[in-house]
Amino acid sequence: MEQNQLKTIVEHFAVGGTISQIKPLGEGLINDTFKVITAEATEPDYVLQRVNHNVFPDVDMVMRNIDAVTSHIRKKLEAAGEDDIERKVLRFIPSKSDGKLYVVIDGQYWRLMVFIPNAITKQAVDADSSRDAGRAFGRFQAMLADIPIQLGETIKDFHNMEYRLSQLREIVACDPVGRVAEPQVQCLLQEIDARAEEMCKAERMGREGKLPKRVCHCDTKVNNMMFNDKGEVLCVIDLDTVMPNFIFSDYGDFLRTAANFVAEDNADMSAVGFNMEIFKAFTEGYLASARSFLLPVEIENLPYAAALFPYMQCVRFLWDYLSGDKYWKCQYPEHNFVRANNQFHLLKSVESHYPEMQAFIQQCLNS
Ligand code: GN1
Ligand code: MG
Repeated sequence: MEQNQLKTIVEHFAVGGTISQIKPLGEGLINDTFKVITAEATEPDYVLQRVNHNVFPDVDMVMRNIDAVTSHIRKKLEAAGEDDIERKVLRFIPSKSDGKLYVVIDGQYWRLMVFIPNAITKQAVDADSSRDAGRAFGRFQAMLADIPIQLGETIKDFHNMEYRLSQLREIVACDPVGRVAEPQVQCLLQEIDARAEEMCKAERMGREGKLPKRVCHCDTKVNNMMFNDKGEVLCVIDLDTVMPNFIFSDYGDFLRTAANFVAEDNADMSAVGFNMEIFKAFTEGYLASARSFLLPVEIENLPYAAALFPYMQCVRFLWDYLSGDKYWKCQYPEHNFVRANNQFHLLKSVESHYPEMQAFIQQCLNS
């Protein structure tokens, strides 16, 4: 898009200063992001984002959730007497016309937030940054434990395992691209079936009233945190998927991405595996900030959460492979199958570490 068009969009928001430049920022696959640089040293720079409303059908709900979450965190930080609050929680700018935190222009949804200066994001983690990540995501959940309003579900049934399995079964039944009969697909389907009942236990416990939903981030990747120049976590970003969920979402999805020895689409299955060093560091950090509000049933099931997310992602990638690759971008025809198989190998590695994981969690609780 042209500078002038982008400038016009920024002018819909209540900002001061003169815009000197607007340039692309980051490499997100879902939203389009730009940095808006202002000429005056006294004015902050901004981040302009076009929200993908195919993925997020109710942008108004997304922004109401984000408003509630950032306001609540800001209040908590103020009450705790924290310094540097502007770098510890995002600030969205209201539109001039109706005060909402987004504007709609030609059917596109845009939002503007203050750019956090002198902060960086990371793509990979070592044990130290995993411990920090655990603390940061645990603290995020802890600060939001008493949020007074009910948040909306911005993607319906996003991490609902029963729903993800029903989606897979539906596509297997109609087999739109003729991939179901492939022997490697049949193999994976059997492995998925064998674990289906166990993997849906969170939904069952939820229905029985034994497992609460809490405000979760639901996209807890390491690149969704900002770090200061000392490598300390400043804040959690990318809040579009913040919604009520079982806490397993944030714990399990971080480990799924950070504790795999290789990327989720690495085709060398012998290299896939669960890194216990990352598991231990993340778990230690997470329990340090979250154990005060977690129920015993939530803590007991953390190893299940570590297995659930590779399993769920295996189901989702296989579903997309059998659907004809409509959801995730693919670089080659087998790409989604490779991803699904990779996640299955990760799952098997997690399963082989169950007793060790349980023992470690017990050790954290005793110390
Ligand atoms: C999608 O776009 P990205 O990488 O943040 C997906 C996640 C999956 C992930 C797998 C809204 O996330 O749930 O875990 O791909 N997000 C959505 O790579 O579907
Ligand atoms: Mg992101």
